[in-house]
Amino acid sequence: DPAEGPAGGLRFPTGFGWGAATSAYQIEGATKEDGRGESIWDTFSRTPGRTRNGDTGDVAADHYHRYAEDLDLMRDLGLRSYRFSISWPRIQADGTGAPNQRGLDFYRRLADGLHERGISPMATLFHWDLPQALQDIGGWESRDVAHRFADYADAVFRALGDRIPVWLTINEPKTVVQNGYLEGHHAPGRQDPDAAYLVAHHLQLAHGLAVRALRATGGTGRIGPAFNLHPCYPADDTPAAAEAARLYDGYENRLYLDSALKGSYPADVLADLGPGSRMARGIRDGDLELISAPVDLVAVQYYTPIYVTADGGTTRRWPTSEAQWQQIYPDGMYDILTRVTRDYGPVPLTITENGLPTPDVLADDGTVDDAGRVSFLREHLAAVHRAISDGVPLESYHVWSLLDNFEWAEGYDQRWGLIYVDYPTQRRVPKRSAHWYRQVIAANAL
Ligand code: GBH
Repeated sequence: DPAEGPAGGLRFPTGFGWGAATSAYQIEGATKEDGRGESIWDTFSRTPGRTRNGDTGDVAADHYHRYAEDLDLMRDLGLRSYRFSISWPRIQADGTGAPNQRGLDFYRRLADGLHERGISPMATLFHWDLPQALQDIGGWESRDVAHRFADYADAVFRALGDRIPVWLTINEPKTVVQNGYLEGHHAPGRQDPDAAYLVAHHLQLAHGLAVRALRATGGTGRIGPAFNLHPCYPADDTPAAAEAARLYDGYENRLYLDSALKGSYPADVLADLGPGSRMARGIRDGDLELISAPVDLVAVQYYTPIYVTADGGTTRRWPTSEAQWQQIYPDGMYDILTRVTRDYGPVPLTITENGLPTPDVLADDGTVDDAGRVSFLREHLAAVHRAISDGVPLESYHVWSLLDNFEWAEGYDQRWGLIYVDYPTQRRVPKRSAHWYRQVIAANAL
């Protein structure tokens, strides 16, 4: 049981998995090397007007070449867990067929380097970089792509299953649905609600098929989904706002949680979409059983609450960060963790992302003072501690992000890292928050 730590601090459970997270396209660069194929994010970011300043992931934080230095930085932080993603187009250039050994070797070296430094690898199979060749045959609107994903996952499990203890299937299916297919700010840049929810179903199906593929290998690895969850609060105390918040919660949270963990889609969302929707027509007998194949853990990513008005719109209650979509509300972390355990427990949880962007500058004395990130992390970790004390079976926590990186449509302007990246030189500078986090990890207490 966590108790008071030294000097009245908050002690975390022994062995708590202090971590940090990244994703392949956001840090690796080297987009044309070692047989990597094109992904939809190559296409999207190279299309004029799609990303801030026309930024692409071609170089990013050059992690593909600098991973050894980055591993040493992780060791210096004292990380116990590192969450990264595997680039599908490095493993299968066009999304099918025999795996590319040079791609697999990169992740083998990375995993070995983590083990050598006492850091546990946690690998996400899909963090949005779909092979472009699969987009060309319909992308996630095509049911076949879910099966292609299972084949890719199977190849990765067989090659790396002996050294990756924890797998996450799809990073934030909701973001693909909402940003890729509703708003169009992310690849593939569509604005088609009917397609969006069919995509949701196929992403969930892909998750279930990957879980089945892992079990079929007979390995010891654990696996689960990675959902970005948003507590949805009524903006006022009218019954209409409460009702609107309930439906909003269906689209933001229950669509994914209920299907994966209860084997059903939420009735209110299905009714709202209507029986003629492409999603409704795309659900086949047996799909929900596949989607709800038992998992070993559930990964939660928390950034912001949502306040829903009576007309189904949203409003803000708390100060926003540099990301206009993010309101800073640490209690939302407590609310979402306790809710998942109450409604879907007692499955083990991990937090695989939590963080904020700050206007960091490298000072003349070589330091980066991101005081805002330190307060943010301290307050959110206090909420995490409270949730653990109240019985949430949380095993680890990962800051988004280890390094400054390519923030999708926002390009390199937003800096989310514990470690500053000076892009012209690729020099890494641990920020004040990194020094603070190192002490938290060492003390196992806040
Ligand atoms: C996570 O998404 C991602 O997993 C990670 O890759 C990312 O770097 C990190 O958060 C920080 O953003 O432009 O108004 O349409 C968090 C969920 C979904 C939040 C997309 C921002 C875009 C809002 N994100 N959303 S908008």
